Amino acid sequence: MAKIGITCYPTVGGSGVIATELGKLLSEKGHEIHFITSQVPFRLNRVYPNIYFHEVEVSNYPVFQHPPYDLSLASKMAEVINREKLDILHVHYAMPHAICAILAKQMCNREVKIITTLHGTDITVLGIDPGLKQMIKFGIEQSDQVTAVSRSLVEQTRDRLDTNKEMEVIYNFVDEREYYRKDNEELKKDYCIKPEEKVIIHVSNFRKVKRVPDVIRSFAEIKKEVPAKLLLVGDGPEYAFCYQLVEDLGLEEDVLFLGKQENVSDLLSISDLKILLSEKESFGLVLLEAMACGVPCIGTNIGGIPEVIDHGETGYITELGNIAQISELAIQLLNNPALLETFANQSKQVVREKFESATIVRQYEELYERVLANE
Ligand code: GMT
Repeated sequence: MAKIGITCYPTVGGSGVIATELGKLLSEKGHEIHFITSQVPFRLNRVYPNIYFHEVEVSNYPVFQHPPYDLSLASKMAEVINREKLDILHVHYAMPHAICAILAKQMCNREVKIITTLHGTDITVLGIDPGLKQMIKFGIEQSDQVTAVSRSLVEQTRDRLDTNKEMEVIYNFVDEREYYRKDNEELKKDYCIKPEEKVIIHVSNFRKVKRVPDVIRSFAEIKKEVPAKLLLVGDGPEYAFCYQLVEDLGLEEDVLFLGKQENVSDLLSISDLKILLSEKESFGLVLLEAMACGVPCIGTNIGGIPEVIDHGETGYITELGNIAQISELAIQLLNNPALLETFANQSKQVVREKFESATIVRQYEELYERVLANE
């Protein structure tokens, strides 16, 4: 069994979710897990006997114009590697975590192995920033092993950072004990949704790249043909604009802004269709969460989305911003109960076959074993 350090962003967000769920499942298999993060990861919501948390405290010394999170993190990593005798430090999100890990490795006196998992915006947004690109490339190339959450992200990393570093694709997963379809008809009533109304759901952090206005405009078209409600889950910079758009389109009665929610599987369990129309998306963990709850998805032909949704099998892949195409496909599907059920069942099956948590966790373990064997 290995002693594994994990660093991630502990707040709500796909990369933090995957890092935390991976740590939990590895601990259940007997590995000793040490989270080195700025606060307790939000999914670490109870005591786990094999999991330890080491808080990165950022100094606010008055001379510092900016609190040095990166250096505090590197220093804490080195301290934990030495004291806990870590074999592996697995960091999620390259910037700054991979760079901090390399620095920590130089500071400590153990041959710890550094594994970096790329999640998306660390490459697709920060990796093209000229001020950061070289640093991210350095973090990736100096890591002992690099993984990415989709083939598309590997290609984009090669392309944008101009690197030949070997990268392995390990897909994301969901905890099947939490993400499954529950019988939640009461919840539908609580939201005053009529039994005949279809429920469409969108979950995101409402950043510009998620193109939530496209979701609202598509819904406006769908609503003309199908009695339906739209659940908007999450919060972020575009929230106020979306609220205004819903008012301008006269959809206040039919669009429910639910804000950030912890128990998304309950909401997915009353949903008929999930829509994610991003312009950047390395994977789309929210799609997998939906599929696990038997919700077919419509997503854009962007990044890793086509690796998650099988067009015509579990949902549809559409062109970015093509509202007519998106709404037409949604209307066809929602008006065809037999097809909807087939897509729902196939979605659950794909989650079981291609993204099963046990298989994915095993892939990470095999990677750790290979890296440790190469000492
Ligand atoms: O979607 C976000 O903006 C959050 C971001 C993150 O770092 O948590 O998500 C990225 O990582 C997720 C987990 O691997 C992926 O499912 C998301 O597709 C990816 N987001 C983007 O590529 C925009």
